[in-house]
Amino acid sequence: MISGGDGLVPEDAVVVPGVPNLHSHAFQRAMAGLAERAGGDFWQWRETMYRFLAVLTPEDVRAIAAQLYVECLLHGYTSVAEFHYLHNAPDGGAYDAPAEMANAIIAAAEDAGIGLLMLPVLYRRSGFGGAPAGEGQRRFVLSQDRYARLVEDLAARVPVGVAPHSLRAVTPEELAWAVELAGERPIHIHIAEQTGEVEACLAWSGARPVQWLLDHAPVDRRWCLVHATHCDATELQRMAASEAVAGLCQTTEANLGDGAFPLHAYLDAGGRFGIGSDSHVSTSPVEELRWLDYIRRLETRTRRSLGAGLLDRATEGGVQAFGGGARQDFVVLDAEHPALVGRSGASLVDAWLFNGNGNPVRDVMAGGAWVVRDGTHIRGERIAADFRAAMRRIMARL
Ligand code: NGQ
Ligand code: ZN
Repeated sequence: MISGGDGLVPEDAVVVPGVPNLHSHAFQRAMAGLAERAGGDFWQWRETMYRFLAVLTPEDVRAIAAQLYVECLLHGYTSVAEFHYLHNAPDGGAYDAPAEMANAIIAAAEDAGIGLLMLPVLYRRSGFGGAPAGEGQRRFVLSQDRYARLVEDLAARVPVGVAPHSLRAVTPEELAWAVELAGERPIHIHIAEQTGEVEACLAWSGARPVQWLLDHAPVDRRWCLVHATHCDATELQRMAASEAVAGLCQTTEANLGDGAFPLHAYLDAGGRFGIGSDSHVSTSPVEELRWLDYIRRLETRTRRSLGAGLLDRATEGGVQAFGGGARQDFVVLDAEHPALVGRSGASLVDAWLFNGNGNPVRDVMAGGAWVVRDGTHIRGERIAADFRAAMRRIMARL
């Protein structure tokens, strides 16, 4: 925790570092709550998600992403790593500019004033074994050539990492190529989220996904392994030793019925993690961390908790997953808020994480600029109006 009085914030202010949101698919904010009735499993949810994204225009994505980023800022996230795979037009044809869709994300991040790590996604295949991507994936697929040009174009304008979607979506050769292209940049990949994925990987290679990745790729501090839900003890130890960051997205993982990452064993092994709002069923780091803690208490039937340490570790791991570097990202909490009043130090952060459902975030500085003042985003009203118009358009189209 940082104290006030540095000239930027009032002497008595409670200031905590802004939380990096290390995994986002912005467009999914607009379908949160839309796929809760059918039951089914992860793969059926994915079909619904594919049908939803098929109707989105760049203008829609810009409006959705701006609203999402405002909501993230209001809750204390100050930067977002956008795992962006919506590259092509609805019919799968290329837009004139390879960055047409990515530009909608960049414009939204600028409008909201959130820090952005752009993660253009390499998506080529429909599963282990290298079968071509399917119909529902037509908006994701770029040639390696076009992908390399997209990375280069984006990198000239914003911080960029490289993101092979998953071991399902690229061949080993394509993965190696992407890692080469990344150089020193961050590398993010989805891995081992579903047991079905673990089984398919075993059938394909004889190895579990995390094991396969650690055996075949130079996994190190540059890497963010998103989900990594299903790891055995050896995989956990090796992943911790690699110094990669586990990208935990607890509320989405709960929503999709993924399973629970073995967090305690991983932390005991010295593992690093950060948090992401992923499908945006929640846009609050508090809810993300609270669930992360509560699920382990339920599992172990203990009150073992990391308390305030959760926030510190998630922030540290998040910064690493963004490629490091210092930004002026601060969150000012309202010390007079009923949830916080009378608390100080770590017990104040505990109260933020575990006390009730109010939002004591008062002001937010992202990248050196105040974007939330007195609980209100400086451009929030107009961004919300754009979002409402976009939602009405989209729902009429579905
Ligand atoms: C995604 N989302 O890319 O949006 C994925 C689902 C997949 C999450 N895993 C698609 N939460 O993994 O194939
Ligand atoms: Zn994801």
